[in-house]
Amino acid sequence: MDRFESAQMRYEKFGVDVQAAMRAASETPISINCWQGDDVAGFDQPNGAAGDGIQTTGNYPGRARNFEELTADFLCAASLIPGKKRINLHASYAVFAPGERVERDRIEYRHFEPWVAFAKAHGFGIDFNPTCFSHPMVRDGLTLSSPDERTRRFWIDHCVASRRIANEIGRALGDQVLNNVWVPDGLKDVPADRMGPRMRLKESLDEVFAERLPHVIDSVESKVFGIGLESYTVGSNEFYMAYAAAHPGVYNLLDNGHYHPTEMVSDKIPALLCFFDKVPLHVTRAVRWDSDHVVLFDDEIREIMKEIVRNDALDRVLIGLDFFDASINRVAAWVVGTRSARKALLWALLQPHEALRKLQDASRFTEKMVLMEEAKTLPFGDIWEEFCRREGVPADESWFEQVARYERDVLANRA
Ligand code: RNT
Ligand code: ZN
Repeated sequence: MDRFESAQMRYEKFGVDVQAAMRAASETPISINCWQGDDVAGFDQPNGAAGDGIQTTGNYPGRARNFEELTADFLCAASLIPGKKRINLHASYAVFAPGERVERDRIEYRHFEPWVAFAKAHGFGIDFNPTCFSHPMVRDGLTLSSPDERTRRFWIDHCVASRRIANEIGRALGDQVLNNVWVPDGLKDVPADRMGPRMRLKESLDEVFAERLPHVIDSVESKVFGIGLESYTVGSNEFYMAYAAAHPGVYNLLDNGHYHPTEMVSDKIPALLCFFDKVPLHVTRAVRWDSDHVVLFDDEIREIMKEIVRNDALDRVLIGLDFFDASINRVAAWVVGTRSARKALLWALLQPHEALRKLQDASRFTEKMVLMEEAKTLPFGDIWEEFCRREGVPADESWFEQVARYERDVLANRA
């Protein structure tokens, strides 16, 4: 008997169907954030760099500077990541013809056709996001909630254009595309008016979402604070939660870097599943704050995946990633982050949820604790290795040799 077979038997003893778990782990899409590849710079700004509401730190060499480089890097990463993949795109990744430059409030589907062709060629899905940051029209930290009508109009038009693009992408791929609205809007210091900006944001969103678009799933993403905007966030958790509850078809996206450090997104998922048919996620790793570190196989990601699996919500929770580390090899960051998310998903699929639930409902809390602890250290590594083997990707750390070679042959040549 090989290691996999003996591991499988150990899991079966706990009532876990290992083959079914591996199938589900493979088929559940994970939307990979394109912005890890270039430090959220995008292609549409003259001296492209993240700013105005968002920040990256680090200056590891070899960042992708255009569509060709970013897609090449993405493919290198994707070849080392098991399971079904989507590309999480931002509007700032519009591909312009040579010499062309279109403002964000005027972008069109044609600017994303190269992405659609790329996705089709490799069997990826796509998700979309308007880019309401890293742009001179972010005025005093505000976009959709700005008191300046010209500013507010610009960002409304940008979000409307983004939704239409998302819809066309969905039509082209025969799919539903998540279009997630996040704005940095907030204030550095004590507000003199907390409600005014929120009313303006509400009115802006009503305009943004007015058009019915069959291929779009809409979401809004809250945040607790941002750097430079520490005292007040217009799009707070309560604001967007209430907005989504009052607007069928608009969902509240949970980013696990966007809450107070002891507040857990894993606990929020089942709460929202009681009321919403979909729950979109940005899975990240917050170190002390919304630091967007690369996702690792840690406690909270396992807990998040457990909530998705044991509530039978693999098709209701939309798993997207959101991290950007510019201090390490970016292709490796993609691979570690996405493999860790997928690994946590497989781990969650292998837990004896039914047995544990029965123990909880029967108030047999001691046995629940014992079983939960024992299940944690079943021979998971052997199942993960077999899963990777079946998916045609390296099962161990040897994948890094391929990234190291890519760094030598390709990334190192980017001056
Ligand atoms: C920022 C939000 C947002 C962005 C991406 C790039 O705090 O998390 O989702 O990270 O849209
Ligand atoms: Zn996010």
